[in-house]
Amino acid sequence: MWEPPLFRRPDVMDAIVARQVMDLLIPDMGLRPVARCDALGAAPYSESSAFLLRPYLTASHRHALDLLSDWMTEAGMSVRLDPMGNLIGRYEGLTPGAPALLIGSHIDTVPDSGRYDGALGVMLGVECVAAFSRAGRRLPFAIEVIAFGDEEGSRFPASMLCSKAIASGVSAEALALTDQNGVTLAQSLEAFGLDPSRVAEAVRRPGEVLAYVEAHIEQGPVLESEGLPIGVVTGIAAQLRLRAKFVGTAGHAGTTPMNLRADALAAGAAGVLAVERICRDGAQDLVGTVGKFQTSTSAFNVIAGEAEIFIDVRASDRDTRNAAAEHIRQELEGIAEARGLSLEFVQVQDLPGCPCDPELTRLMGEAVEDVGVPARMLMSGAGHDAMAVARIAPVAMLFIRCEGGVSHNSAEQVTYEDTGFAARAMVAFVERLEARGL
Ligand code: HGY
Ligand code: MN
Ligand code: MN
Repeated sequence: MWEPPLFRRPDVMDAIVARQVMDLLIPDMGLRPVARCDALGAAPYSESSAFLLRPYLTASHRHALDLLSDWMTEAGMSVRLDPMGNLIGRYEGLTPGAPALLIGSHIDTVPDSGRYDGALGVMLGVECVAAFSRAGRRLPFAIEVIAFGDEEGSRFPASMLCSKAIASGVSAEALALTDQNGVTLAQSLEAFGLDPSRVAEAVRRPGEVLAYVEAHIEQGPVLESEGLPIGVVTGIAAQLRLRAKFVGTAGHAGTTPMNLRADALAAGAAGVLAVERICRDGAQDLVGTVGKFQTSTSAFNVIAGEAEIFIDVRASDRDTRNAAAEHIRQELEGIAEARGLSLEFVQVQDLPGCPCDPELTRLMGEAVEDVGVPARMLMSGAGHDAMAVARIAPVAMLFIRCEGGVSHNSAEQVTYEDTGFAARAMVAFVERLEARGL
């Protein structure tokens, strides 16, 4: 089992325990990014005081950007908000206007989220720039740190709206997407003080972006199982989002004989188990989840007329994923037919898998070794903004161990020390990119 190098300073450890002295930890570089994610983990940076929820273009999003803007400025960056609500800090290179290395992740969250999913990657970008700025060092390229407003898709029925926006724009259909209150994306942009007619200006021009790097918690068990603080991502799994709506007949629970029912909720339940069985029995890296189940009833004594299940299917390659999705569709059709219901089966989103750039991944592996950690290469089952940005620039990703691999859960935890390794590896990566030449 790998052992961390003995470079811990007692005063650093005391400060970590005290969780108070921020600046003392600069050499360790781990505390400040974590402390900043912690600071954003509660109201007013969350829509709820009971749990963390920071949806795109909400008051909590605005408060978070105001604070993040201060941190970016403090780190030596000029800051702007693009027409899609992405906050972008820029640290100029040796020549103004030089192409930029983009470092980023998302600032939005799922409901009852952990504090580090997305936000930690943004704070590590700020920490990386602060290190160069503090040293008065300029690079042959600029560095831009970007906080994407929407990656999770927790407000509108599409995810990665903001990283897609800088890569390939925003369609009229996307602007017409409505949240659960019927508010469109266009209306939400206006309410946020932005002009939806200008979203095309968020697209990055060819040559502007040199490369994209995203640091993110692993959200899985591999690094922890091998005792490693950080790892290097080789690629991101392909994912599909599907909606299956069973339509039967609402009825009276007391007077409708069992053989005369068209119970949509029971059909939906059978559908959930079919998704689980198909994916469990499939390829090793095939996963399928029904994360949302909504029905037309909420009463003891009513047979549900409608039930809708929201399906997430992923695999490292697209063919495996697509074959599983087709198998699921056929099984759900069979359940509907056998029970005398109809089925509406809709593909909501198709995110093809994304290999990380081999050259940048090699550099990231060397950077991880520069900070004394063996370079463990691994796939990402989770989706990331890097999938969208890969359309316009080569991408690399760095994983940080998270306790128990737990994520999309308020129990999500990272350590200052692991984050310190990540921060130093990010700096080492930038230095290797500089040494390689543009
Ligand atoms: O769903 C995902 O993989 C990411 O957390 N949005
Ligand atoms: Mn997430
Ligand atoms: Mn994430």
